[in-house]
Amino acid sequence: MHLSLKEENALTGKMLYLIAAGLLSASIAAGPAVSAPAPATRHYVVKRTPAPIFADGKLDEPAWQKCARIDLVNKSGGPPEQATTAMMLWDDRYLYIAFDCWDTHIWSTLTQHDEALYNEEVVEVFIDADSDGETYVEFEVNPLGALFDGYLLNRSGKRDLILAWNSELIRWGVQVNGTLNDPADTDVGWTVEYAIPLADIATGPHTPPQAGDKWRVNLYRIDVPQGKGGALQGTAWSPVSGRTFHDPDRFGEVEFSDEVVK
Ligand SMILES: [Ca+2]
Ligand SMILES: [Ca+2]
Ligand SMILES: [Ca+2]
Repeated sequence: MHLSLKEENALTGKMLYLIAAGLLSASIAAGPAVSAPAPATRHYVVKRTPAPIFADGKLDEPAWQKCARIDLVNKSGGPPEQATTAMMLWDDRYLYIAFDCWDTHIWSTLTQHDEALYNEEVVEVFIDADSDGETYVEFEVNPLGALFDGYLLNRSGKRDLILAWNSELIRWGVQVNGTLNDPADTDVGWTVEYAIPLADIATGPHTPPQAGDKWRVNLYRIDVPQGKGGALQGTAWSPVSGRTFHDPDRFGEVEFSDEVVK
């Protein structure tokens, strides 16, 4: 192996870090260390719903009124221009995730499965169920009800998206309170429900999860206040470090609880 001076310096810096962290002795025998993601700074205890959630985008199930709410924030942790609330519930079949997006101008034109929905307004869920910081699944839903689902390999700064991966059992629904793509009036917002099938998240510690299981998860929204041609504004549950949402070190932590919301 030939290393440039810059690479050697980088390696030395990493080794110093590992020595400081007390990790080097263990990693020498094992070869190159696979670094675990940094600890989560956001935690959510997801409780059980007493009845299945009908994923039609209407957040009218009583269970949604009883669970803890998440406010998405911008990269610096501050409030976004337009607020987004998210919530999570589960049962033996699904992890349910709701988004409530305030939005005075709802803009969306893409309708096809697995289209690049992230170039327009969208809400996204990233799930790293085995918490390895390298492999995770991504779901997106836009105001027109289009779905994007993909499997990510994110290793050593190289990211591969496997769009051919589909969640066969997923259910989702959207409600728009306003008029799509009409900047002349003022909309109220849009809501989304995901029912993410636990059987499709095969990398979790248990299927279905057991109380105490923890997954790394992040929730995101892209808003484009000006609509077509405008700047994208990204917000997250657990703030990202840079321009990308593909930042598994920054995913939050969801802990499954057997407690039923009441
Ligand atoms: Ca519903
Ligand atoms: Ca909007
Ligand atoms: Ca797909």
